[in-house]
Amino acid sequence: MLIRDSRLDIPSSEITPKGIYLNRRALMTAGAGLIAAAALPRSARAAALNPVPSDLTTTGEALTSKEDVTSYNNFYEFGTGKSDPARHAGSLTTAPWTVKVDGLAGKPGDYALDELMRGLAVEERVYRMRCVEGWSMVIPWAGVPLAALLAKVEPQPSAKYVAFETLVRPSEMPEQDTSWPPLPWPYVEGLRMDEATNPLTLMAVGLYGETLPNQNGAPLRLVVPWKYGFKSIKSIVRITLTETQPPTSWNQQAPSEYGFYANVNPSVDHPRWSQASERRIGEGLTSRRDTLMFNGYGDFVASMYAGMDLAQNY
Ligand SMILES: Nc1nc2c(c(=O)[nH]1)N[C@H]1C(S)=C(S)[C@@H](COP(=O)(O)O)O[C@H]1N2
Ligand SMILES: [Mo]
Repeated sequence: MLIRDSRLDIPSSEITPKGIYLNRRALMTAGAGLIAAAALPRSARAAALNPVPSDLTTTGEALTSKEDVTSYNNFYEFGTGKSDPARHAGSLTTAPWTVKVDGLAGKPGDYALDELMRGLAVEERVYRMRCVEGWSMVIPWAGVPLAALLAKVEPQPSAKYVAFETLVRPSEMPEQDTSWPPLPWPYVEGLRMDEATNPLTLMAVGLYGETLPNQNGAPLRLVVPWKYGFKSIKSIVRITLTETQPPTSWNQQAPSEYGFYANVNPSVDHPRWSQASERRIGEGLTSRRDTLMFNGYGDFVASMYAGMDLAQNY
């Protein structure tokens, strides 16, 4: 069996056992979607052979239109209205782009985006995205598994979390230049190491087969499809490997409403509204569908939370 995963290049002491078990199961069920990678360098081979179960290239549901995906957005650096990002993000300078990798990494540094992505195979993944506000979309992303990207920078055994930071550039991000910002800047997010290296977790560089539009988080954004949308941080300029759970923006803003985990969960309501159902953008204002546990990705992720009180760890 030639299939291997980038995480298997990391000593097993660095990964939680649950992550490994999940990974082995995913490897065994991975049949389709694997790219012939013999000609690629070693780091790229790990990425290309990351398990891509065939059902991750479709949800079986209609895609949300490109128009809706790129015009109804949350990107508070450009304003809090849904149409603000599409109106104001166009002027964001996304090249050159540097990502600082620091903390508990064997290969820290200031990486040019090209350098960070070099050799990694870009895959298409069609994921549901469920915003904590109660709306959802189905989006065809293009990106690399975060696990493959992390393998390049060599997490140290003590690294238990991955922290992310969005660009701060008030000259191009108008809401960073106001006296009463809706959030403290920079926008920050984080994942546990097993979540970060889960095969579903993507670093997106495109959607609908094109380079990522600025309003969707160009040039590099996280996509964590089983968590509420606010975990999927946009326009990332820093990745820090840490031993302790990093602070996250919405949790800091309203700790009783937004937790660190933020797993989609129809049975744990937001203090101010139900999370049992959602409005699929493009399907009309009154039509609602049931929200799925882990946004429908339980087979891939539920084992990471075995034994955890999900109402307590919201
Ligand atoms: N830096 C940054 N990242 C962010 C946000 C933000 O305001 N700033 N909003 C989040 C929220 S609440 C959601 S629902 C998604 C929306 O992603 P989309 O506009 O590409 O659909 O981005 C997330 N990432
Ligand atoms: Mo959101």
